[in-house]
Amino acid sequence: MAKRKSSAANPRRKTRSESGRLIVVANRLPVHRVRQGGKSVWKMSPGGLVTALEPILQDTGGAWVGWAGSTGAAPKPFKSDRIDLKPVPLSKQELDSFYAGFSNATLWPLYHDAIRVPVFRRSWWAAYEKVNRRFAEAAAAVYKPGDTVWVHDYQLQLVPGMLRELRPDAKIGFFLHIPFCSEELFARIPRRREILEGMLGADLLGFQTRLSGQNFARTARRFTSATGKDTELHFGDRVCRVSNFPISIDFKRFEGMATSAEVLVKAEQIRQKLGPERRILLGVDRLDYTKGIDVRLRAMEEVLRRAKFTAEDIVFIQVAVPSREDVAEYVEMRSSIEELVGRINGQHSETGRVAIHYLRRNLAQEELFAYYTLAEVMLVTPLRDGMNLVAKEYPACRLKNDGVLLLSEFAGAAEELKQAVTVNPFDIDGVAHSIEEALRMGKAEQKRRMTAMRRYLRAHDVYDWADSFLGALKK
Ligand code: ADQ
Repeated sequence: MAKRKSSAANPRRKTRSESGRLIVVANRLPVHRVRQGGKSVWKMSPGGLVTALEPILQDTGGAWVGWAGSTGAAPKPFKSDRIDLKPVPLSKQELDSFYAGFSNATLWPLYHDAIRVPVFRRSWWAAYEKVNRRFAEAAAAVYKPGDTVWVHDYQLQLVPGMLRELRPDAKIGFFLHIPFCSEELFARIPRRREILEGMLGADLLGFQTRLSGQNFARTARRFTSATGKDTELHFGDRVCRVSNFPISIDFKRFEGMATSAEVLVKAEQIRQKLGPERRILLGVDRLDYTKGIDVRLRAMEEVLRRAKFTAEDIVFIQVAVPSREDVAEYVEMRSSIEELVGRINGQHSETGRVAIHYLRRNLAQEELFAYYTLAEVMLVTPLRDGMNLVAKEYPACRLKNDGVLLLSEFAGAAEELKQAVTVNPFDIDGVAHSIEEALRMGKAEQKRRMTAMRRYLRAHDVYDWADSFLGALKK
């Protein structure tokens, strides 16, 4: 793991860059449009990446290159406080082929261990290349000598190489938010060499886990002329360093929110509605087939079937944000989950005691925090996940050091959160047993585990993540 410094009293100050500006290049800009007093205005989007990078950009007057969220002509570049926002246009057809196609129907399933069959189409690749070039050119246009460029995620893997051609002396970092798969799987991509060479254009490549970094280095040595060790690849006349930088959350903000009056009131209302004596289990995810929502539903079905716990004693709440509904696999997965919820409830609910509550919506922050504070057991069971921030948000909200985190060993977070109850999401029986174990765990054991996870997360927050990456990039 990359070396980290402990958090300072004011973590925002640590991420200040000493020279040059930071230019962030990501698929989306950090703002979205909202209606306010009959007018349309830009608002900062919530989320870890924006929270971590906004203070640095504000301090040094940086720039963010990204898509503004609507197809057709892009809005003119504009400023949000000291941040220069540079919208990159995408046509409807590019959105379909670059984003829904190559990014989300080819790379996304492939990188998540091909748990759905990746689709390869030549026209999608052409769009991916074209859009990546547009992003690289937009970044080159704002770049000034001394700036640092930080490119994000699987949609933009060609950008480091393309930008390197345009600005050979630039300091370029790249961070992959999702897993990098094994070389056998990566080998399936028809234009695999181009993707690897694109990434190798960076000075520093960051991954969520050590395994992803190793997978990349092996794959790069096999399919490109890169040589060297896993952490330092020689490519052409340059060196590309590879390391893991596990992303995290704004721990202090979560702690603060979890004890706010709004959240406490909301939590009490929910508890009264569910039945004060029932024990709450929770799942919170984007509605994505990688997240293993079906796994935990089947495991809950098994727990209820064994009848050591019934809908009188326990209730499972699954909150799922709709996601990528323009990709066929997602539509299919949604209906199979909804069918499963219906089946389990039909079998195991009682009047006034619904076994599974399924909320398919984006929750307001205070409601999400209220659920985190109420849940005795948090179920995080992805089949493969880059990190999984929910696994970090739940402990941050457990100020009494109670509650049990059940965590898939295939989530990046499992490499760090050793005190979670780890499960193999491919073993439904095993997950069901672990749920029962979690429900029976004594308070002292819960406290021991939760205290350790909270201590770790307090020291390894999202500011620390940004600081580690940018610190390493400067070296
Ligand atoms: P995702 O797969 O989108 O991101 P994940 O880490 O699971 O992200 O985080 C999802 C976020 O959405 C969390 O902050 C959570 O609180 C929020 N959320 C989920 N459901 C919600 C709901 N119903 N209402 C409101 N908020 C909700 C990718 C990778 C991950 C990696 C992140 C960050 O797939 O592995 O952790 O990037 O690098």
